[in-house]
Amino acid sequence: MTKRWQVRPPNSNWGQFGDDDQIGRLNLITPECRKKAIKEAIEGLAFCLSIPLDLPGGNKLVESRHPPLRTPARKRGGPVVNYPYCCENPAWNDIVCDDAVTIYMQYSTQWDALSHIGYEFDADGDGVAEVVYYNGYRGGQDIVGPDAPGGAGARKLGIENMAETCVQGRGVMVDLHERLGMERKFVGYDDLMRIMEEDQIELETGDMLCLHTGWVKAVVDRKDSLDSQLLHGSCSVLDGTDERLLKWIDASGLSVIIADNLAVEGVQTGGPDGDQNFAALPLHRRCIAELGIHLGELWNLTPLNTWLKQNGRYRFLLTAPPLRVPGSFGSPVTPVATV
Ligand code: UVW
Repeated sequence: MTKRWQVRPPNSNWGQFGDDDQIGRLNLITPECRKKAIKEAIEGLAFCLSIPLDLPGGNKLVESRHPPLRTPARKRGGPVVNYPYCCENPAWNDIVCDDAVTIYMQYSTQWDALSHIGYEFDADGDGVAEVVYYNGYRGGQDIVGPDAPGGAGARKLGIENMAETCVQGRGVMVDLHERLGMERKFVGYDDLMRIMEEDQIELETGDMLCLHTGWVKAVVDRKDSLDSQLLHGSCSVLDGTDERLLKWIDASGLSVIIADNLAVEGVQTGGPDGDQNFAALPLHRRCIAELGIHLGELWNLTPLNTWLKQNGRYRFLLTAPPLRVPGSFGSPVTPVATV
């Protein structure tokens, strides 16, 4: 064990799961939680909670993220598509296809790794802030750029740590869309608590909170005519500046937060009291960097939400491991809900 900090951020839980912990609140998904989750698989029906990974299409949503680029693998100077295996051995009569995909890990339905978001904080107490991530892991040392030996990546807090836990537990759906519709609304503690109370939703330690906003369905339905208003100005988002909401997230014992929108929360365009130096994504900072809570984004929640509503339920078995890619800052995911 190596303690990486003398001073930890006031709202963080660094050290709670061990000084070398790299999975954060996934530690709360115990075998008992998983057994409770499995009890929710009553009908044996499964839902795919991913949209096709080439959606939302183009790069209007986030300029630096592009759709997957697929190319065939090559062998003997040609593509491995309908490739006759007799080229290798005249006795073989098989036909083979193999391909490669260049994929932006956060382009479509995805998990943010705990290495996805950091910030500057004076964790060694020497009066100078350094770049820190969850549990005090450091930028430049644990999270490195392209000049590092072996190239850019997360030497610690990579997405593979999440994959190794299998990410299986009980999902709890909260339907924001039913109450708030298509209007852009920053949802804070009061609205979330009201909706959860009205829908009699209980959240227990280790549960995986899913927020249905309707955004992904609207984007997929209009994928050939996307505009900025739909992409950036519709449906609800959490309000990451609401300290009561952030405190509730910490106290609730939830393990992860998932939404069918771009970033779970809305991007902040101004600081509190006109502050010129502020977090664009304060809920990301609190959840990912300070509390070790993974965020799932751009999930396909509407079909499952509809079924749950029709059947008077809000809980389900959720299995959603990311790709076990060593060192990545996030990963596409094809989550499965079983009801
Ligand atoms: C950013 O857009 C920075 O993050 P996310 O993919 O978590 O929304």
